[in-house]
Amino acid sequence: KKHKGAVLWFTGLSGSGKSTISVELEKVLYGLNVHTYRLDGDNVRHGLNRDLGFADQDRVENIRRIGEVSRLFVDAGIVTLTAFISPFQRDRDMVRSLFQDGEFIEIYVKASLEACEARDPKGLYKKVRKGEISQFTGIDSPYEAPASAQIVVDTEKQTVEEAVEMIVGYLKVNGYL
Ligand code: GGZ
Repeated sequence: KKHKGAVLWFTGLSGSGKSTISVELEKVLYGLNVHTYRLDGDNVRHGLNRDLGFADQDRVENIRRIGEVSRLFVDAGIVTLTAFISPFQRDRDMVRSLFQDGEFIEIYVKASLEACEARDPKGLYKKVRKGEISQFTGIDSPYEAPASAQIVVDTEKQTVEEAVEMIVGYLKVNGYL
């Protein structure tokens, strides 16, 4: 079966659940014979973007490069999943403009700062509060919630499975699957 490429662009705070949901979604898509590739901090910030930190301008460049790389994958017909905070609306809109209509699917992984901080899966918020990390998204660096994401999943109300089901449902209803 042949599938046209698209990017599933996850955005949300650190600890919101972007990575977890994208990993589980990728498993489901694999089971549906969809050719996917996932871009996240582990394979991008340690390689292609290892020269970038977390100042605003570095985040802008991080997202620009990820957008361009995603476009290459989509050109190759691959369903590309990206899991980056991507805090600025302007940059997400710029990435969207690289794609044809319908190729860029913005998924807002919504969770309050309080919830993300309570989860603190990597202990980063604790470090922020101790003053060991600065320019942290949601604390002393901004996060602009998407105004018109195609999909919003609320990880304070939905389980990972429910969020994945919702995204798969969107893909089916809109003819991607
Ligand atoms: C935000 C930071 C920071 C700062 C390190 N601010 O939860 P994580 O750990 O695994 O994901 C976060 C990741 C953010 O990188 P992105 O490339 O997604 O950010 S952006 O889109 O804004 O360019 C977090 C970790 O890196 N991390 N320092 N100061 N997140």
